[in-house]
Amino acid sequence: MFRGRLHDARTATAVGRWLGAAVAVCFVTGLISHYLQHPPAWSADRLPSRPVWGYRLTQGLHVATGLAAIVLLLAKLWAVYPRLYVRPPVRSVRHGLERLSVAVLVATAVFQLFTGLLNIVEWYPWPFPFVQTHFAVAWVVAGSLLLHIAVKAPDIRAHWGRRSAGTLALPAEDARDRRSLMLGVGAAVGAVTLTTVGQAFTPLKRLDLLAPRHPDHGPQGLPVNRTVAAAGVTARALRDWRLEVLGPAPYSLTLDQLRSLTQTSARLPISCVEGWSVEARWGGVRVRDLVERAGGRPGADVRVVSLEVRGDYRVMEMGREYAEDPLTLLALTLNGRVLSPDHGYPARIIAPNRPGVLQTKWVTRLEVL
Ligand SMILES: Nc1nc2c(c(=O)[nH]1)N[C@H]1C(S)=C(S)[C@@H](COP(=O)(O)O)O[C@H]1N2
Ligand SMILES: [Mo]
Repeated sequence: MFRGRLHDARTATAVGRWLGAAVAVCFVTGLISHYLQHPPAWSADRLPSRPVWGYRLTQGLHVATGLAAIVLLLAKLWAVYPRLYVRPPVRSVRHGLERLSVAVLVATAVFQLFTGLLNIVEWYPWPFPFVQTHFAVAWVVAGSLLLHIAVKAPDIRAHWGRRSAGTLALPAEDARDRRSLMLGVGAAVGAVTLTTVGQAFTPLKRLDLLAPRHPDHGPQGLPVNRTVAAAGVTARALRDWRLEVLGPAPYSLTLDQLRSLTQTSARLPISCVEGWSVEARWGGVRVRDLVERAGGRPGADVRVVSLEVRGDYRVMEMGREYAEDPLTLLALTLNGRVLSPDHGYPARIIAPNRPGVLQTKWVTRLEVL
């Protein structure tokens, strides 16, 4: 009985291939992000610290393709929703299984994009842990999407090209409307991308109207995720601050002593997993110099402990590629000025090609492992 137009396999294919491309990029960049953040033990010492902008690029793409996929998924669901009303709902075992797999695909894809969207605004209105859940469900999306593509391969093939077999069976006058629909969807994706991508791709920062973060907004011209107040780092704790370095030859340093060591400067981005990213000039002491001074062997891993009282990012470990990298700093300055409290005063980690969550602030102890 359904008479709406463009709800056909041709439209589903036209939107679906863009959606598939967005999901593929989003999935791969998501895996990269996950494994950089939670490397399995065997790989922790082999993660590349170059290119320095690598994580900035992959995480920028992850969030941008995720946002684009929201638009594309809505268009795709619009194209196919009449199938919800197919009667009888199940014609055969095969048909039933196919519908079940589509139900899994739709449910997990909606879940994944929804939780990702709320994550970039740092809102977690659910009882489960975001990172583990988002990671696990990604595999279900990927698996059910591959299954869906396999099941629909004949339809996809028939409708892929401009003059493919399947299009001949469709009303010719729909072609123009379908082009308009695709232009509309493309314009919506373009608008969403242009008004958000500036949070990571700073040449477009003036267009960044809809992203949760603006790359310039924050103390010292840099966003802050967790403030010194939220981290529970008190003025008193900062007054008594000392850097402790544990290792074969442990030592501790006051801030003045730390400032009197060889200072290095590096231009490196902070790239938050939530998608914003900014490059800045950092100054401080090389982590590898501090490790060497503690008698650490070359290639030792380092555990970094923050003054922060509680929080998932109070303790961080870095593998050898980062610990040895001459650009990995215990930073004391940001763009030539002393770190502000919200950026981790008196000392924070900055390392190349690493997720922002591992750029630990208010560092008080390094443990050479
Ligand atoms: N101790 C500690 N360090 C931390 C965090 C934290 O919660 N606690 N947040 C991290 C996150 S998620 C990011 S993106 C960066 C942001 O650094 P910024 O606030 O200086 O921009 O700090 C990281 N360092
Ligand atoms: Mo972050």
